[in-house]
Parts: sequence; C-alpha cells; structure tokens
Amino acid sequence: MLVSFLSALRHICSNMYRSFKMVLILVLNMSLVDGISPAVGCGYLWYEFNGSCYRMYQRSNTFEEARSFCQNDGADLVVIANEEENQFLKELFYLQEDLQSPETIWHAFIGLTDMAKEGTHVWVDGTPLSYSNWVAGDPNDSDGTNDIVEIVGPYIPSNYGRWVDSSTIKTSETYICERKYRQKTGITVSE
Ligand SMILES: *[C@@H]1O[C@H](CO)[C@@H](O)[C@H](O)[C@H]1NC(C)=O
Ligand SMILES: *[C@@H]1O[C@H](CO)[C@@H](O)[C@H](O)[C@H]1NC(C)=O
Ligand SMILES: [Ca+2]
Ligand SMILES: [Ca+2]
Repeated sequence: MLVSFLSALRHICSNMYRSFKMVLILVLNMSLVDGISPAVGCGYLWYEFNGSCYRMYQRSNTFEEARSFCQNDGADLVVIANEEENQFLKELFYLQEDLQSPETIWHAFIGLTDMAKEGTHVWVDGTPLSYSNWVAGDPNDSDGTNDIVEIVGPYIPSNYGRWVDSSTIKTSETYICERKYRQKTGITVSE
C-alpha cells in the first residue's frame, strides 16, 4: 500500500518536473529568440551586431543619395568603430540574403568622408576617425575629388574588408546602412 503510494507520488513528481522543465526551456528559448533574432529585433533583412542593425543594399546611388536612402529607414551609412565591426561587415556580404552574387561586388559605400576638410576623415555621425582599415597607399585623393570612402568587397580578395577613398561623383551599386538596435518596446538600447 505504502509502496504503491510512494511510487505514485514519485510518478506525479517526475511528471511535474518534466512539465516544469518543458516550460522553462520554452521560456528560455523565447527570450533567446527575442534577444538575437534579426527578424524580431532589427526587422526583415536587417542583421544585428553588438547593438546595431545593418543592411546592405544593391541600388545605384551617389553617396548623398545612399545616405538619404538609409535615413529614410531611420539609419545612416555605416559607422565602423573597431575591427570586430569591420569583420562583421565582411560577413554581411554573405549574410545579406537578398544580395545578388556577393562574390562579384567590388566596393560598398561606408559612412566616412573628408568633404568638409581635405585629408580629415569624419564619420557621418560626427565621430572622428579612430579605427581605420585602409588599403595600403590610401587615402590618396588620387583625382582630387576622392572624398568618400568604400569598403572593398569579396571580388578583390587581397583587399577584402579594407577601405579606399573614391570620387564624390561616383555612383555605387552597393552600400551599407546602420541603425541602433531597438527592442520591441521601442526603447532604444543605449550605447
Ligand atoms: C590611389 O589609390 C587607388 C586605390 O584607391 C589606387 O588604385 C591608385 O593607384 C592610387 N594612386 C596613386 C597615385 O597612388
Ligand atoms: C560593442 O559596443 C560597445 C559600445 O558601443 C563597445 O564598447 C564594444 O567595444 C563593442 N564590442 C564589439 C565586439 O564590437
Ligand atoms: Ca557602427
Ligand atoms: Ca579626399
């Protein structure tokens, strides 16, 4: 009698424990998805890295047009703070699901210019240049109008991820937008 009671109790407890574990796993998974899923946090076709959302576009635009296009999405051309972020952008050429033939891309605009003062590069958010990753010999303002900057794409493996200055009047086929990550609540995560 007692034995069967105890065995029944153990059975009930173990079932309760299993249900509790299931709920726990469910809750943990949900919060994990909330935290890292690009679909939830950054929106469709935007990719999250360290508090920002990124999207690479293939559209034929000048630097200023590309900036406006990013700004329409509450973003701007990408500001690159460190090597980790630059490394992420190299990966973005392949992460970005809607890109056509990433291996054929030469360059993409980033949010860096020396338009205001020749030779003094400033990020579009006003940050002065600290981390940089220039191609050897760049920036060289080679034709006197090279005041915008591009990151080299996979097409040129030897310089992939490095930066070149390019002509301000150039139209690029590719560029990268960045905006701060916002949680579902609409609260902006502070830096
Ligand atoms: C300037 O840099 C570009 C790459 O942006 C390179 O192709 C060119 O040869 C360089 N010109 C000079 C004069 O160094
Ligand atoms: C992430 O962002 C913070 C704040 O902007 C910065 O201090 C940190 O270096 C960044 N980490 C990486 C891995 O980029
Ligand atoms: Ca950034
Ligand atoms: Ca220049």
